Amino acid sequence: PKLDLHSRTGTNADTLQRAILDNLFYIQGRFPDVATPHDWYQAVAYTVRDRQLHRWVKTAQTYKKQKSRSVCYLSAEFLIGPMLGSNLVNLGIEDEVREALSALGQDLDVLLEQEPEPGLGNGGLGRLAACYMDSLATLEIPAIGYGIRYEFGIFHQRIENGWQKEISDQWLHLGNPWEVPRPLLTFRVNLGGHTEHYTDDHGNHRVRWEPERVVLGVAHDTPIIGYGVNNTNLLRLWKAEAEQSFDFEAFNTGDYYAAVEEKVKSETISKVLYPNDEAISGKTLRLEQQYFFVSCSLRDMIRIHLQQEPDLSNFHEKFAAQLNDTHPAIAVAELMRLLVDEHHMDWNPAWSVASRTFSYTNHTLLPEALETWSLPLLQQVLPRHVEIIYEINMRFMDQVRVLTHDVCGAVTRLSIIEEGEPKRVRMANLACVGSHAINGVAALHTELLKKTTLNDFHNLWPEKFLNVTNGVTPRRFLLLSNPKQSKLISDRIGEGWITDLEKLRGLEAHLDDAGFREDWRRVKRENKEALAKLLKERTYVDVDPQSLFSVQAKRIHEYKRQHLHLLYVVTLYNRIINNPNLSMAPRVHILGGKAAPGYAMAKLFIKLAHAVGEMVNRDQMVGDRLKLVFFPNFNVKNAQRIYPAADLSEQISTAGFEASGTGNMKFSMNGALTIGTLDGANVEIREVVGDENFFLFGMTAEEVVHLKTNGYHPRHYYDGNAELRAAMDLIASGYFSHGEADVFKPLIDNLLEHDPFMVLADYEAYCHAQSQVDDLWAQPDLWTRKSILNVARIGKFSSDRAIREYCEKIWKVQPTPVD
Ligand code: 26W
Repeated sequence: PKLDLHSRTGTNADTLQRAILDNLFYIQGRFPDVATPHDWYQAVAYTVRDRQLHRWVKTAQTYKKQKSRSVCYLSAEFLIGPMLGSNLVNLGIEDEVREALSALGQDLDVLLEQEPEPGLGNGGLGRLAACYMDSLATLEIPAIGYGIRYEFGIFHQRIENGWQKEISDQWLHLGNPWEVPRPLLTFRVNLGGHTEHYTDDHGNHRVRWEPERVVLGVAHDTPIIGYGVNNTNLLRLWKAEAEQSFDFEAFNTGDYYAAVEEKVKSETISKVLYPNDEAISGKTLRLEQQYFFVSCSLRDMIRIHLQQEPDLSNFHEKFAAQLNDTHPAIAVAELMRLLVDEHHMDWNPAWSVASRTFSYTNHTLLPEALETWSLPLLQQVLPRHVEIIYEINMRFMDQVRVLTHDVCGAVTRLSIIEEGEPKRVRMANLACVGSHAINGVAALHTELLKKTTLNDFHNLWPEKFLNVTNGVTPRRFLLLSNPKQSKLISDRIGEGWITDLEKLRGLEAHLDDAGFREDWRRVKRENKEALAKLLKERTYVDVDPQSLFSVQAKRIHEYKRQHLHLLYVVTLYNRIINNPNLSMAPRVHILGGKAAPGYAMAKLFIKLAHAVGEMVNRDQMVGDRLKLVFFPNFNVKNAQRIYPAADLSEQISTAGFEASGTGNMKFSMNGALTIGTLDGANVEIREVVGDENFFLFGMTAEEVVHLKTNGYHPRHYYDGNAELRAAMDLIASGYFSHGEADVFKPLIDNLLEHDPFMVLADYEAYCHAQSQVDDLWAQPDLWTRKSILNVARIGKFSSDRAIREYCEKIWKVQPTPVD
């Protein structure tokens, strides 16, 4: 093949082919005759990485030379998903690589399947961080994502006899070509012990922290390349290691086990992601994880800063640090410790720097998800931080007493310390006090934050509050995952939409073009065929791609109301049983999502979904009119194959409980219509796509509160609606559980007695909205128009728009393009 001069970095097909072969041989020690698909995948990954590194070095040089202000996104989770596909798309070399591979007898799609998923997050919050990294790079904003390099990410979900079984995730098992370990870039992190106060030679009061143990944080860098630009940012994840991997003293005295014990203990800190997306209380390890990555990250920022500047007085001018929920909120105390104890700044200037550095994003109103740490636990792990938090709180309380005159006990509610036995530290309060900006993730969510959860803070500092509605990256969730729809769009309106999603509005001009609508339907149809094939492989269920595909895929949670969805499926089943000749819109209902391993109700729901599916899917009487499929192991990789095939997106959470939702945006972007409540970002999605293109149902957030305060009696709805009663009775009868009526009793009892998320109250309205869905489905051309309109008007929900808002309103940072 003909070679260009830059065979390490060139991007024509010939050069790529040569580079892939080189990497296969020199990195893997393999040759084509014996290489497995995974070997080929890695060879391609290294080939792509070479091309990224080139840009990465250039980016670092540019940022340094221009002394750019940087964003640091602090997050315990980055659910980045597989990297090969998105890197190819962002580098714009997918076609060339495909060509190079086919010359080598390899199929890129097969190799893409080889990549294990870096599942370093639970769900929405972690995926949002990953979308934001993509947009930051694409918008040429200098940024570092800081987090934890979990050895085991979110568990794999296996289904056994209908029950969820958690399998540990071994994503690093075969090596990770995307990361660059930096063994020399390490920080020693103190844990435990006590503090000593003393006076130094100049008469200054100083504090020394004598830790009980020390762990090393080792940087592992993953380059994040922007789309169509050279900017390549950094995702820097910390791995915990022992300071000394071997205790020679113990070894010499003959205790071999003790000699490696310290290593094992240190490494547990970055061993595993906590698979909960609600409260994690009382877990020392979780607190250690949070402090570990925050301390390494802040000290890394200080290191970078001091390469350029004489001191830390202007630190906040060089860095904007975003706290992704309260998980990194200990950063407020840690930065104070670093500035005051280690860099000998006075308290007041240090506080001014710290509070101008941080801003805080809240992702949840659920009271049980608001983190607090018991004071004794905090004292045990971070003795110095307890002192600092008390100092911060004392000064804050003095200020508060003057400002609020303690109206209605506001002072106790604002305090960072919660009274009680034991006392607890409220991380949201620490984050609010230490930040100059506080934001919610959708308009409704921010309003509710101001009115409820953070009301006292809003009264105190209204100017700190703002909304930034979430967004998702159209590169991964449209261009990469739905190539057919993307091509259809680009053929009509060009490729500008990829970086300026509002341009999708150009599609409205093609609405009356019957050929275009025909193509649109064909693409959706082909995507559904592909999903049907996958469903068959994974679940052995046959579905007809002509049916309406209605999908709910997200973590399993009572507030998300997957059980409302299921009650509707059982209702349809009852209708068919009662009327075997019923003519109805054939439907395939698809559910997917992981349940937290300790969340019994969520796990029981998964079992119920399988039980119902099993009966419905094999019932001859039902035929192709109704199917229920549970798609196992919902993750980023699977999500990318599900969104393009959905006709209907189920966004049915109880109003006031879903902070934003981001799946709702991804479905809509892929041409699904939404059936949903006025919750989270649904409100804004409906606003932009138009009321007539959205199936709305259910109580408003206000009505939910009103009903709750006036006494909610779920049984009243059960008694009042025959179809609801029939559906619940059928489940309670043991019909789906081989006659064992008890299995699903907790679920049904909970609904009848408590129903905390008002499933029964919204059931009737939901069924009614589903009938409207059926009516529209009977008019395929009208459905297609609405599908096109959803896509044409969804531009607002690009993460590029969200990141621009953060840059303008919170971070005050500008692009630094790289040549
Ligand atoms: C302490 C354990 C824990 C872990 C994760 C508590 C809470 C979380 C997250 C807040 C859960 C989460 O992912 N929240 C989701 O964040 C998305 C991004 O903003 C929103 O779109 C979702 O509505 C919100 O549920």
